[in-house]
Order: sequence, then structure tokens, then C-alpha cells
Amino acid sequence: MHIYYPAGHIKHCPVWEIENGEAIPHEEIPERVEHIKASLVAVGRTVEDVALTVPSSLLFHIHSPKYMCTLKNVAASASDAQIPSVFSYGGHTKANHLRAQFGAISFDTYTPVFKGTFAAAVESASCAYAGARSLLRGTMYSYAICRPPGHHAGSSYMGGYCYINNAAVAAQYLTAHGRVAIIDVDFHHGNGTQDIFYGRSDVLFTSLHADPSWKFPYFTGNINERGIGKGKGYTRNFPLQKGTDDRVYDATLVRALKYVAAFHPNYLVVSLGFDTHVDDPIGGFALTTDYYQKMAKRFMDFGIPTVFVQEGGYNTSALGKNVTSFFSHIS
Ligand code: Q9C
Ligand code: ZN
Repeated sequence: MHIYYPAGHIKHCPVWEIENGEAIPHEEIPERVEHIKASLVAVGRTVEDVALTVPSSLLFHIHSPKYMCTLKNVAASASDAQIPSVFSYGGHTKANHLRAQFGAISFDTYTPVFKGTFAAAVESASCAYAGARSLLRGTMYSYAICRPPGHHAGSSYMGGYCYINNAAVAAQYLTAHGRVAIIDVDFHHGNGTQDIFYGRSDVLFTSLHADPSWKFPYFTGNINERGIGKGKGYTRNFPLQKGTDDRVYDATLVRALKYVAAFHPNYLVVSLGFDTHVDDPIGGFALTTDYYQKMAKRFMDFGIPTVFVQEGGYNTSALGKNVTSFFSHIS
């Protein structure tokens, strides 16, 4: 297995997020992936700093040039954390003022932009790109320790701690070489990834996540969302209740994977979040550390090249053991 790490992630360092008008400590902190890396090194794995940069043509397949440009401009103008004060409304998206342009590309107050955010997000996407690329060179499994995460970012919006959709970048790259299925096992619905591929039949998207009636991102992730136009039938959601345990989760994963198998993919992209863990501070499921190795085996049963793309997981001290558990049977 090849493992890639975006050493420049520390250029992006959120301290606060605004929840209900109040500043609360941000959960998406650099220590997350530092712990992941340290725990993998401790069990004898090689973790490579990502040395490639994702081609901009590939980024522009996923994100609109206007979105990328605004994100870059907001980052360049930032002295400290930038958080939107206004949002676009009524379909009006054009504005001269950068503050308004920012509000037209973001959907929440949880996702601050710093001077280094744009560069860090590109490096994170480069990690996913490197992971996908290694599959084309004969590697069966790769793991991109992406930070910042990506699955809440859509083609022209950011949110949910995400700026560039890393899993979508990996999937898009692989479509030139075969059929691609994305399985999103982060605790939250991968609304950005779903949106990006909603009208397409060459990339299948399926997600297990907290029911949106209960958790972020609230507006999407229901069972009736199944794709549109040519993409009809190529999206499938499995919303789950508070307290979902190993047994119920695993039974649902088996159902989701049957749906994936019927698509006959050549490549798997797994949006891998550990915020499903019982001790996660913002989740609400009850998965155990031991279960993650069983989850990984379910993916391995496919027997096709797979890139694991890191998404959420906010119990920083539990992340290490959860990741090593997950990868314990993947060498
Ligand atoms: N105070 C990912 O896992 N909700 N993003 C914030 C907590 C936003 C999670 C409320 C959660 C976003 C990649
Ligand atoms: Zn999440």
C-alpha cells in the first residue's frame, strides 16, 4: 500500500468555528493527521510526503474556475480567519465586493479561510491525485491522508471544513481508465461529491451517514436522492439513526456494497471518515475500533484497486488506533 501525506496541511489551521452565533473550538485541527501519520509510522508503515501537484485541468473538471478564483482571492486577502458574514440569496450570485463573493461560494460558518488555505487544499487534492495515480501503476491499495477534507465541497461551493473535493478529484482522474464507484463512509453525508456526480453514469456514488433530519449537512442525504438525467440510478444514500452500532452499520454496508457490485466498477474510491467512532466529539454513531478492520475487509472483498481518501474523524487521540485497525489487513 502507498500512503501519501500533505506536509503543507499546517498552513491551514482553524481555531474557531461559529455555531449558533457563538465561537467554539474548531475540531478540524492539524493534530488529526499528525496522529494518523505517527501511528502508521509506529507500526512500521512508510508514509510519503506528496511530491506531485494535481494538474489544474483536473481541478477544473471538478470545480468551476470562478469558484477556484474566488477561493484563491479570499485566501490571499486573509490576515486572520475569514468567515462569511453574508450569503447569496434568491439566486443572486454576482457581486463586486469580495465579502459577498465569499458568501456566494460558502454554505456555512464552520469553514474558515486563512492565507494558507488555498495552498493547503491544493496539496490535499494532490495527495488524492497521487493515491489514484499509484493505482494505475499497479498498486492495489493506496491511502491519501488528505487534510483539509473534501466531501462537502461541490463544484462551486465550500463548507463542512472542505474546500476542494479530494475524492472527486481521484474519481475523475480514474474515469479515464475505467468505471469508478465512490463509497462514502464518513459520518456525514458527502453532499459535495453527490452533487458533482449527480447527473453522471460513469461514476457511481453511495453513502452511509447520519440521517439529515438529525445531522449536518441537513439538506441532502435522503433515500429518495438517486441521481438525475443520465445519472438516474447512480446515486444511493443510506441514512442511519443516532447510536447506530457495528451490527446495524455492517448490515447496511453490505447492502450498499451489493449496489456497488451491480455497477461492476474497475476502481473504488472510499471517502474514509472516522467520525463514525463511538467516542467522536461531533458524531453520534457507536462504531468500535475493532469494527474498522472488518469494514476494510468488506472493501477488500471487491478485489479491485482502491484509493482510500481521508475525510473526517475528530477524536484526535482515537484516530491513530482507528486508522491502524482499519489498515491492519492491508499490507
Ligand atoms: N460543532 C467532515 O467530517 N458541523 N466535516 C459542525 C459541530 C459541521 C464535518 C458542528 C461538520 C462538518 C469532513
Ligand atoms: Zn464527517
